Amino acid sequence: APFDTVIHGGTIVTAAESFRGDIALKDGRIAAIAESIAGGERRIDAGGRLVMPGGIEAHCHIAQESSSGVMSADDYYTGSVSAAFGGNSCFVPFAAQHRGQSIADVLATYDGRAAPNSVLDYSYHLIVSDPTPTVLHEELPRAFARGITSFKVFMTYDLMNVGDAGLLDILTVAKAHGALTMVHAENNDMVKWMNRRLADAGLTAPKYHAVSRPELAEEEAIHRAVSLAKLVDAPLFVVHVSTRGGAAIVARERDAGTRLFAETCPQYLAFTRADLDRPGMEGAKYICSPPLRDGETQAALWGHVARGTFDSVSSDHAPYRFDAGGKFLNGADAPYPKIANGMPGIAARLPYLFSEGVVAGRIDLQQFAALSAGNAARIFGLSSKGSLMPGHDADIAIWDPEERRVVTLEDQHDAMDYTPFDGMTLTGWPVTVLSRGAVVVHEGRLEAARGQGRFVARQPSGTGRMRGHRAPEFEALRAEGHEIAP
Ligand code: DUC
Ligand code: ZN
Ligand code: ZN
Ligand code: ZN
Repeated sequence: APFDTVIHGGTIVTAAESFRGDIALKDGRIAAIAESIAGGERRIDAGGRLVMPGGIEAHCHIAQESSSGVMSADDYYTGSVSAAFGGNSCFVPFAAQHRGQSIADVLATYDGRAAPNSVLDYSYHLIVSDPTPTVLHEELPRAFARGITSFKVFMTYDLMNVGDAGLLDILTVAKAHGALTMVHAENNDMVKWMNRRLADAGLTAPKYHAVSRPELAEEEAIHRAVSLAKLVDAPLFVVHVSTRGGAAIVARERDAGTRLFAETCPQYLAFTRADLDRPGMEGAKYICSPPLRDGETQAALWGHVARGTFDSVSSDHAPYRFDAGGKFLNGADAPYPKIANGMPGIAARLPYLFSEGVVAGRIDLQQFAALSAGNAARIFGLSSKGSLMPGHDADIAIWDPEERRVVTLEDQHDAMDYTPFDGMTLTGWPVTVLSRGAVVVHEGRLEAARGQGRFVARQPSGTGRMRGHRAPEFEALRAEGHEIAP
């Protein structure tokens, strides 16, 4: 047969339009898109539902130890299965360097975790916590050469943050290679100062987590990170923006032409810090960093999603179970700084965004395709993914835009014992998901084989050409014949 699979009778959603048609797949790629395509060893009846680019989950923590040594609940099997049930065809978790580790060792460790287990195609963003000269000038270029074209740095956490000079070094190396630097922007000293004051006052219940990480800590750090990136004219991606002030900085800089990219996450749209004050220790389920904010922030962030301030809405799936192996590693009534930090949501991200975004009328289907897959593919160098075009990977999700269902834990198919989205009624669900032509989930049932996903060597970040607008001080130096920051 000329085609392996034909998906027929769906409404095909591309970045530009939606139209009735069929899609033919061959050898893992999209071979043809036309009004009607005959044949195919396997025919999948889309039944008038939406045929969309499979989601790309560009921010999730899978088989990752936190700096304090807690392993995430999801490994590459449960993490990828959960992602697939949530409409994703590909994901890009983090490979985290802890201080003293060589990047080669880190990547070998994650290869061992991912390759035998993932049901989806995957890559990694490399977290850099120890930018020694060897890491900067030998190991990062080597990671880049094997297709890891984004590096994440922290401005907070004593064990992870690289300091402003370290961030400048990483930005400079990334720029030289066409890699993208991602940043977790919160002012470390502000948070530490707040923690100390709160502890002295005996205020350690989960709700004080949100007090300890003020909006100003994020706003200040985003402004600082953007200033550092502008100094050396390097592109920057700000992860998990949670504040009005932070989003406003991003919007203003983008309007001014700064090569700045950003995401927010469903938890900042769906929940507030009031959720941290649920009875008993229930609030611990909502401890994540940056923390949940208030209702006005939610509305403002939705406005930014609709206006295009954010390139993607990512889950920041950071799964720690509500038990002694996860959230409560330091005891059942640990103070908030000792409770594992993160919320799960890799399966809920897209159903939430579809229901509250598309169905609620805040964004259209083309925006949904861009926020769920297209922009991440372009920005993170997944050049064969993220849109439905002949020649692209057959990464496809079929959605029933009318199915109305209550979120349950079982629906998540992850290794967690809670979902913060539990009980929420959402309209619009993925029913069938393919990754590189292989059916992973079909009509709500898992068909994938463990380990079928492949590592994707990514292209240089597609963040556009250099503007050549370094800080003027460098140009003055260059006029004298000196070059200190290529
Ligand atoms: N940063 C993340 O990106 N995820 C979980 C916790 C954190 O600090
Ligand atoms: Zn057909
Ligand atoms: Zn982070
Ligand atoms: Zn994260």
